[in-house]
Amino acid sequence: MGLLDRLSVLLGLKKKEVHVLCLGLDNSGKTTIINKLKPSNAQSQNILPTIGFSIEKFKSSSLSFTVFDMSGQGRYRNLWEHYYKEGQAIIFVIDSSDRLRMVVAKEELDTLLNHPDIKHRRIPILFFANKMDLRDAVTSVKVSQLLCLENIKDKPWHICASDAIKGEGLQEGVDWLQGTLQNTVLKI
Ligand SMILES: Nc1nc2c(ncn2[C@@H]2O[C@H](COP(=O)(O)OP(=O)(O)O)[C@@H](O)[C@H]2O)c(=O)[nH]1
Ligand SMILES: [Mg+2]
Repeated sequence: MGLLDRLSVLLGLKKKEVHVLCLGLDNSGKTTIINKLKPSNAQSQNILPTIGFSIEKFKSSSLSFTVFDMSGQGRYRNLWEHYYKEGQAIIFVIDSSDRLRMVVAKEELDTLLNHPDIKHRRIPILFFANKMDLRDAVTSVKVSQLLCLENIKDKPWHICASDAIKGEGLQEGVDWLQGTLQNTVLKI
C-alpha cells in the first residue's frame, strides 16, 4: 500500500482492503452468506451452485473485504490451495444440519490447517455454523466439538451460529473478523 493510500486509511477516507477465502463443503451456504453481506442493491436473487470460484466484495464499518468464494464441490476443492497465500482471513462455513457430512467437513478443515501456506500463519478463521433454522441442525457448540475446534491453538478463531437466508448471525461474525484483523494482521 502506497503512502497516500495509507494516509487515506489513517484519516478514515478509505477503507483498508483485506482478502478473505470463503471455504467449506458445497451446499453449506457460502455463496448465500457472502451475498447477504453485500449491499442490498448488489445482492443476487438467485444463488446458483458456484463453478470454480467467484470474487465478491463487501464492506464493514472500517474494512473492505474481497472474498474468494470457492466452490466446495469435490472436484474443485484442490483449487482452494492456490489461493491460500493471498488470503488474510478465512471464513469456513458448515451446514449444521448435515450430520452425515460433518466428518468430511472436518477432514477438509484438517487438510486446510495442515497446509504449508496456512499451518504457520496466525490467520484468523471465522466459522459459521450455518442453517441453524433447520430442524436437524445441531448447536454451534456441538459443531465446534465435532470439528475439534478447541485444538486450534495458534490461530484466532470464532464460531457463530447463522441463518444465511434471514441474515441472522452474520453481522456478529463480521464484527469479530474486523476486530481481529485490525488487532493482528493489519495492526491498525
Ligand atoms: N434453511 C437454510 N438454507 C440455507 C441457508 N444458507 C443457505 N441455504 C440454502 O442452501 C443451499 C446452498 O447454498 P449455497 O449458498 O449455494 O451454498 P454453497 O455451495 O456453500 O455456496 C441453497 O439452496 C440455499 O438457499 C440457511 O441458513 N438456512
Ligand atoms: Mg457457492
